[in-house]
Amino acid sequence: KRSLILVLGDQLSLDISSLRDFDPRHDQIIMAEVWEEAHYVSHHQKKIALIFSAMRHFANQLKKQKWPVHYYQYDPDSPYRSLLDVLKSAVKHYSPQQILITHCGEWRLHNAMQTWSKPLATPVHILEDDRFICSLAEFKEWAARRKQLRMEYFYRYIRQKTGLLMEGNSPTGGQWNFDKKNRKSYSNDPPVPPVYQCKPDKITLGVLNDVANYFPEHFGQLKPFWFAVTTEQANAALVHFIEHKLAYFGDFQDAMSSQHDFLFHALISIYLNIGLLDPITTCKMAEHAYQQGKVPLNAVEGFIRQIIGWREYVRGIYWLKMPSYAKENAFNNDRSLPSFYWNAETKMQCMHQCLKSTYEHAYAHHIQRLMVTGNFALLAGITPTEICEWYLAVYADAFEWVELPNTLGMVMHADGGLLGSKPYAASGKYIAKMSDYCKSCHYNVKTLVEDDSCPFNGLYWFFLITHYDTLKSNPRMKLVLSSLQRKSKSEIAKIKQRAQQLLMQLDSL
Ligand code: FAD
Ligand code: DLZ
Ligand code: SF4
Repeated sequence: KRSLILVLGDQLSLDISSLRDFDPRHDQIIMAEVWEEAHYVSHHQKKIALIFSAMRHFANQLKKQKWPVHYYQYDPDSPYRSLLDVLKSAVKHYSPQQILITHCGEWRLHNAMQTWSKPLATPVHILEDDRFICSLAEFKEWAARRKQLRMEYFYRYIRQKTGLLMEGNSPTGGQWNFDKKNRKSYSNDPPVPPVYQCKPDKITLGVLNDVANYFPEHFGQLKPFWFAVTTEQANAALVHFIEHKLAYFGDFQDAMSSQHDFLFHALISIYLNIGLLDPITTCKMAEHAYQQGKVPLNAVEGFIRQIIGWREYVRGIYWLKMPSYAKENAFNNDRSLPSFYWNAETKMQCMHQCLKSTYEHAYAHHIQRLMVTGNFALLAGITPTEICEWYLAVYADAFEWVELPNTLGMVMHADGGLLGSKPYAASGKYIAKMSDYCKSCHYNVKTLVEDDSCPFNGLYWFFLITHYDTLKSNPRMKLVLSSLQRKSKSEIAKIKQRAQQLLMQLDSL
């Protein structure tokens, strides 16, 4: 059959299912930079640059091997505003017998695609995205067998399925999870190796020009731009991580430092998510470093767990629960997102540092997203849809299948505990323990109800007071709620007063 194949901006791999049976004698590839995909949220400028540049490089790679690609470069005045517009025109031109698309990463687009056969007068076939280790059907089956959908059990299942870090049926080292070892704070030893940076080539420079011209109002700082935009470059970035950082990844996984935006993190989610790196190959390379004695088990296990565990698990949850998942709001939050999320202008040093990194690099590492910007949104009772939209816009690795469960489920607990067994709510004490932020902060992390007390403290206790009835049935909350019960009536009254004061002036904290 003569096929027209639409390759999306996050499907940049020769192994993608839609290209598997490609026959250059009669099939045709379509790739398109379009207004609608570039505007459904105010994507960070670096995210748009990454995707456009990686798309242009991938199209060139296909053309080099003599595969026909019709590429639509971004033009703000183009009559083709959406991917459907592009396909309508392409169908007229090529008269295909069918359209093939690998399953996309967002419900918004997937839902639209279900209706495309009619306006295109051509059958549209959606193929499984088998870059993932666990298919959607397999996840559904796994979920149906379990009372609770905990990541840890899913992870063990995938370890067995892949054989990664396994000795027969047993986990290497006799334990599935070494997370308890991975909670060190960082105080400049060992030194953090510099982040791997790629030099922009001619194509990327062209893209940077386009983004500066066409998206000046979008969030974030465009330059310097040093992301990898090809498989070779992404692979080099991964090798650099494994050689220089993986050994310490576990130890400092939860640490934060005002001196180092990236610490010992891999910076590879951007490449995994758009198809430049493959998850299994990535994990095998890390496992190999362990087998050669170059990195300790707690590091490699932690790293592999994030990829075959969390990454696959959140995707499964997303497709299992959408579209209703996006609307969940278990705590009935209704407060607007403070303006400092968009400009980093806040006296809270921890928030400032994480938001600054987000603005500059379209990146913040996991603990910054979870325990600082996320924790604040949870404690301040921000409307889940608003904070979810923010996370989808500001990170270069953000696609809804991975962003939404992390934000709505893990951070906001808005799904009532489907994804996380308890809210990750924490006071300033946690941030003080895991970072150096508090040392140079306007606020005092040691006090609770003074005018200059750390806002996380007042909001944390107020969160527990407000949601006491919902949280009290959760056995994992027992310990913290018992310390709340030990507080006197007058202490509680003061906390409430302090929290109300903070909530009234969120924007100016
Ligand atoms: P590392 O810390 O080096 O980890 C290695 C890899 O593990 C990552 O590249 C990533 O592929 C995977 N990984 C780690 N944690 C998670 C997780 N919780 N869920 C899925 N994969 C994980 N990740 C995204 O890829 N896109 C998002 O839009 C996204 N949004 C998030 C929003 C919130 C509120 C939170 C708390 C986390 C979010 N994450 C998201 C997960 C995680 O923060 C990023 O994957 C990670 O920070 C990427 O940086 P890294 O490559 O240096 O990761
Ligand atoms: C994120 C993004 C952006 C900014 N632009 C495009 C684009 O112009 N063309 C395209 O095919 N894909 C783009 N993407 C990625 C898509 O939004 C992504 O494929 C869907 O959200 C599904 O995951
Ligand atoms: Fe953040 Fe509070 Fe520490 Fe300031 S004192 S850096 S607001 S945790």
